[in-house]
Amino acid sequence: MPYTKNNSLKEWVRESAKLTQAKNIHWCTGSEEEYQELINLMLKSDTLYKLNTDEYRDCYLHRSDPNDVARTEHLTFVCSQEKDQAGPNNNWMAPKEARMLSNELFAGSMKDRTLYVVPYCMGPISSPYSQLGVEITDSPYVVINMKIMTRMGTQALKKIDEGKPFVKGLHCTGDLSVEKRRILHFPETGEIHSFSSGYGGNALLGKKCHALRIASWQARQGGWLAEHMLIVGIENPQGEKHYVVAAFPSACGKTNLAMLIPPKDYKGWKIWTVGDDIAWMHVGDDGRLYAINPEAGFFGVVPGTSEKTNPNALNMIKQDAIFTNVALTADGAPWWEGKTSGTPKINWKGEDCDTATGPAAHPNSRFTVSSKNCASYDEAAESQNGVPISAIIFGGRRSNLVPLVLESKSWEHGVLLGATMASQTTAAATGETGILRNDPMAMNPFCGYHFGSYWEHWVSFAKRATHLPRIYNVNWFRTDENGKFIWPGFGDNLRVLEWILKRVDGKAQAKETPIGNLPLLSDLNLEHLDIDKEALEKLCSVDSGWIEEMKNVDSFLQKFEPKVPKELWQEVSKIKDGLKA
Ligand code: GTP
Ligand code: SPV
Ligand code: MN
Repeated sequence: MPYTKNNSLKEWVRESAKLTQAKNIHWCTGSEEEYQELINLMLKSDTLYKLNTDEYRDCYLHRSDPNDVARTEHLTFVCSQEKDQAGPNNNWMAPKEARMLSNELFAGSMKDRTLYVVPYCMGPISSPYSQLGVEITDSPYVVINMKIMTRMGTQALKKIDEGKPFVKGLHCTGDLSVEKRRILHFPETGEIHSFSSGYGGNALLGKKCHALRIASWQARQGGWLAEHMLIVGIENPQGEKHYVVAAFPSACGKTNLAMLIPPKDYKGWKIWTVGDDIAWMHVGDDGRLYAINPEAGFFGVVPGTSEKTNPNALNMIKQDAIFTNVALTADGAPWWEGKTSGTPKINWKGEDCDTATGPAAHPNSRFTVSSKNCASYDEAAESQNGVPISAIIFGGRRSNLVPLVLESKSWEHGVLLGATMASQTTAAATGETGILRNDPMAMNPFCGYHFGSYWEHWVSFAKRATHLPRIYNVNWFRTDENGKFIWPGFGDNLRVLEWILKRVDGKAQAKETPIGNLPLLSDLNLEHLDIDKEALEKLCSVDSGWIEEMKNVDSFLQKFEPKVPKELWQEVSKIKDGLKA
């Protein structure tokens, strides 16, 4: 046992080692040598493969168990004292029952295995908004991913030694069976127990478990926000820079928007990446919202990444990246659907592509890479206080109805836009894809408490902050009668961001409609864009389906009564009245 002054940590590691009967204990330092040792260990045990070194420097492939490739929401629980606090949006288990179950699952689970103690910091190490955690795990894959995704090791342990509070996450890969898989959260005590999965969102406990489920609970008590949002800076040719945050559900475009490359005709525009998945926001002394990215890396969707869609991402994953569940070409380069070069030879399961069925790369195959690898990474991401936010954007995958961009009329209306967003399901979670489901603020799988109270908390910012950002809703995913995306998306999304920022600066008009403010086509820069004018007009107008949609909104909000803030119902009434007229 190395020297740690924190008795709570010492005691918990001792107890966990005893429960799991781990053979060894390894305290992670986060050093490069340690990373390399773990890589070598995994190469030896065939749990990691080195990729083609001509094209990919120090990059590796990990193949997970085929039953363990995405988050498993039905096996994820919030174990608050009161069931009502978890709300209808979470699976709930009584903490006592959860602890008993956990003890059974973890008992003897690390026999003959090494227990790694992984101290980490979510957020810049010296930021007052950052939080500490320690993950105990038996998975070297988890350790190397935590090294990339968080500020991991000695510097975090030093803070914990100083007596700072930390979240305790206990993780064991177990036998990876779905039957034994549980992801349990104890929000009151800041604990996470995760068993029988090695997949990112289930196993890298700093990410969704800590930085969203536990943190959202704490944020409500502390008067801040923990959100499933990217953070991006947009600099125009005059050198004016605005930061925006955007919440899109899993696999709906956050990574892509966070590092987009401006279209060719946008000379002099620059994009600055702060974060691609999680934002923690606080009200600053000046009454504005400021955001930090608690993460230090990207755990991004691989399929669809290409020179055309996301060249920044393509470049950053050519060195020091870990790929999970992609395919391989004959010469050992990674391959995925949407990649424009090479041919797959071995699929994500390790089978020959000539005889195997299904996609070559898993649709939820991922890369793990340090933020520092990203050419558009913004130094401001390391600043203690975070970046000031000029606009909040919500968006989902909606093949119809929802316009390209919609501006809220007030903070409360904006909160309603977020609360009632819906999106088609993706491969980021197990279950059928393409099914439309409500996903408030893209937090459906991640809010650690009752959505009614969560919306109340959002509404309360009208009183907490004097200079709140405007709220927008976007939709890149409307399709035509042939199922083709109408909007080109990716880099061209900057055209929509430009309109949003013009509105923020009071430099563009808008059409007022019952559902919100829409852009005038004349205010959108559509130069060099090959898109049907009629289709575009449709994208920027109020669809007749909104009357029906408001009925869905009604019945969805009803599920969270009696906790739905009255402000949201008032906004619903205004929209309905407007549509009737
Ligand atoms: P998580 O990491 O799961 O939270 O996802 P994310 O929101 O970061 O999603 P990401 O940016 O990785 O995008 C997921 C998929 O959507 C990829 O296959 C992208 O190619 C695709 N995508 C992203 N942006 C756009 C867009 O503007 N238009 C279209 N049509 N597809 C997009
Ligand atoms: C998501 O599913 O929203 C992700 C990937 O960002 S994971 O971290 O695995 O949840
Ligand atoms: Mn995510």
